[in-house]
Amino acid sequence: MSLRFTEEYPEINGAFSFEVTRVLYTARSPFQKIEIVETTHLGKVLLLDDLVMFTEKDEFVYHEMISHVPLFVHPEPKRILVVGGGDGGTVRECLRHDTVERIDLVEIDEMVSQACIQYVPSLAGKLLSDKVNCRFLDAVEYVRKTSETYDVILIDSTDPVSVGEGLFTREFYRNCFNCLTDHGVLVAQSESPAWAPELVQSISRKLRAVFPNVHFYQAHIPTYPSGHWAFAFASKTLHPLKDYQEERYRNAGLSFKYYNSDLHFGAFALPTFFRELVDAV
Ligand code: AG3
Repeated sequence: MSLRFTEEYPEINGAFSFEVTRVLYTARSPFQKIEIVETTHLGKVLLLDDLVMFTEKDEFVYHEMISHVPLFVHPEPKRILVVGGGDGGTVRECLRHDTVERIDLVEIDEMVSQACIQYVPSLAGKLLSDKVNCRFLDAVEYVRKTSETYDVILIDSTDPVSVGEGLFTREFYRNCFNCLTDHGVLVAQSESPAWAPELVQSISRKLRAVFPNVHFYQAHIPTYPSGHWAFAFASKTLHPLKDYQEERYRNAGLSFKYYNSDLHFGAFALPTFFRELVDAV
């Protein structure tokens, strides 16, 4: 009999299920249940409290889109703050930009990073880079107190339940705004417009209360609920399309599996229901 993992999708009273060949790691940290499993078709998968955080099969979509969209809009992203993102996928993508001098990763759960460094080096290996400074503490507290400033802040959080909850509040967005440099940009992973429309709308409302410019974009992530995923781009001055650094993209000579310059523009073209959702605030 084969072993399976099932993520419950309460939004639709349904579920997503796949075959597991081996449990590589399982632990209960002070914050959550952490598991890394090997699967037949999705590579290694990180589960936090029984929710899929990434699969090796499609993590490139999420990590490229949360990183390269803002990093190819900011004219010279040097200092980056990654909130959450303990698996290292976002850090890995940010480090591909020559302009990046330093990344602070503020992750609440050190055990997530340790486990990913040991079992999924394809994502977490770059956490050990000299340019990366990992701080294992609560980002809610961190942005309230720090005097550091950042060109780009990436909110690579879990869903807004338990440890993730504080990362979806207006107060948190306000404190992030205060940590940004003059042309600073924030991108927040923003859940599924298909299955969690109220949540996406509330993210829009809260960000718009703080930032003068807020634009949503989307990506196709097959192993997240509904496969239709939203990101919020919020900035002090920069426009995600008008300020696109096309030349830097061309000269960077980087190859991506999902991101490209057509898609940079295409991702901001939203289906009507999604546009109405985020504009109606
Ligand atoms: N953070 C977003 C995961 C959300 C998935 N939700 C779910 N499966 N219900 C991913 C972190 C990857 N660095």
